[in-house]
Amino acid sequence: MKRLLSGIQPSGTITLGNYIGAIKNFVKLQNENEDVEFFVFIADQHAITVPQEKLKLRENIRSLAAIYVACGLDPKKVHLFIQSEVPAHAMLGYVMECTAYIGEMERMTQYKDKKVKQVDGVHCSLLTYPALMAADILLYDTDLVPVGEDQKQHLELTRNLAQRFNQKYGDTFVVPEAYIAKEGAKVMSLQDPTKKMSKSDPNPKGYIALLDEENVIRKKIMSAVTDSVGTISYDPANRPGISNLLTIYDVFSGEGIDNICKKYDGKGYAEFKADLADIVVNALKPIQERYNELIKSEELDTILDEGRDYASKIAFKKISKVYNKIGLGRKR
Ligand code: ATP
Ligand code: LTN
Repeated sequence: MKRLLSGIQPSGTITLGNYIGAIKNFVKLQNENEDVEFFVFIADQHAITVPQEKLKLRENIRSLAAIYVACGLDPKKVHLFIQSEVPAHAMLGYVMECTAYIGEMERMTQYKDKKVKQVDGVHCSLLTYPALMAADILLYDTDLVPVGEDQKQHLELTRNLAQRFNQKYGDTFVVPEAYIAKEGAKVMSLQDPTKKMSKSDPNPKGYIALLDEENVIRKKIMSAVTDSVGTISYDPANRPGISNLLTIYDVFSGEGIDNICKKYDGKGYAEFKADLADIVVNALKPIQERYNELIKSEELDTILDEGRDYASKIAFKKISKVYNKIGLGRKR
């Protein structure tokens, strides 16, 4: 049986980028595969690598849990849990810090991007972030990690750390592989289509949140940056704005980019954008409805309790094995 695992940080409100690049693929993988064990978690310890406000963080954690389920993750098929509720993540994260070199951490583009945005100083954990991420994955003998394109480098590092540890201490970890869907692996910002859509973008016009209200979604799409060419065609290198909107259109309509371009031949951006807004609003409506039912329910707590208990058992076994291999503490 193969193991799959992925996580998202509760560092803001979940965007269309997170949905298309990650959650949608989780749901697909869950439904397509019978003989797998799938873990999806809320990476709250990753979120605090940059400053978070206490109450907001709590709210975002619960909100992400409800979004997972509202988007179609089935708690009977997927173990949903909160990272900080399974202490073995931090424990193995430390061991991974002792396995990694500073140089390889400093090369990570996510670190370089985020570092320059920190106004009150850069926390050590922003640098060591990939060690914790490696721990998340390696604790569960994960075979496949579905993520967006931006996480590829972290996955490569995880593989290197697993191999390095295995070489030094003998076979301990499964060496995981990234699973990156071709379509929508990188959804771009609506305001700067050369940058990825990000939930921590200080300008909310850059992203569509899954929970945005209908009129907000329409406004954001109508004011999305395109170019002065005026035709609807797909050319991500030279026309990133319209190409990004075409990708979103295709993901939700399933019509195929070529067909969509044909359909809008001779038509302008305004008409295309208005139709796209309809498609996105309609796609998000059922998700938002289910979300509103779940967010205050006890059902959500039961799901997270069960996920935590199941994950804890597996993770604790692994960390005990790792401690024994290294020679930490007394033999158990
Ligand atoms: P932050 O802005 O706080 O760094 P983020 O929006 O980039 O967050 P993450 O929590 O880092 O989101 O990522 C969660 C998952 O969503 C990852 O698998 C990541 O690859 C994917 N993802 C994030 N942004 C995009 C995007 N714009 N396009 C496609 N996938 C994305
Ligand atoms: N770093 C990831 C979130 C994350 C993750 C993981 C993804 C933390 N741990 C383990 C897959 C597997 C990000 O998307 N920023």
